[in-house]
Amino acid sequence: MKRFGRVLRGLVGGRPSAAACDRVTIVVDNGYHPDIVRVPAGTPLRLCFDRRESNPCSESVVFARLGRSAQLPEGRTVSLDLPPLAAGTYGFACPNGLLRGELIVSLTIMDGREHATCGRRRSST
Ligand SMILES: [Cu+2]
Repeated sequence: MKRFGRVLRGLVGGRPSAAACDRVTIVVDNGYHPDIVRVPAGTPLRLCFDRRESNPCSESVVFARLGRSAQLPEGRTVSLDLPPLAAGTYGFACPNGLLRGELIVSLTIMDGREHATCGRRRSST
């Protein structure tokens, strides 16, 4: 289980722009990994939170702008389904705001690389 976790984390962490699909796994362990999640606009999303720590801080995650939240039991993966979203940035955080992440919804994402629509570009491939 631990080994698998490391592999999974490696996959998630190694490609910060791998979110160019409708399903994203976010590992919760001393923060959100990845904490910047890039997804295309207009696509239903499933965010899978995989909480691997007992820190009470991360017992739930809140998407304030979306009015959504989810309980995150330790050692389990909880999925949060979101409707197609308009382009923009949607923050998520633990209830007291110590752990933070951003869901960045862009009009155009190809192979994980944003185009001019979102105003942010990655130099790495
Ligand atoms: Cu907290």
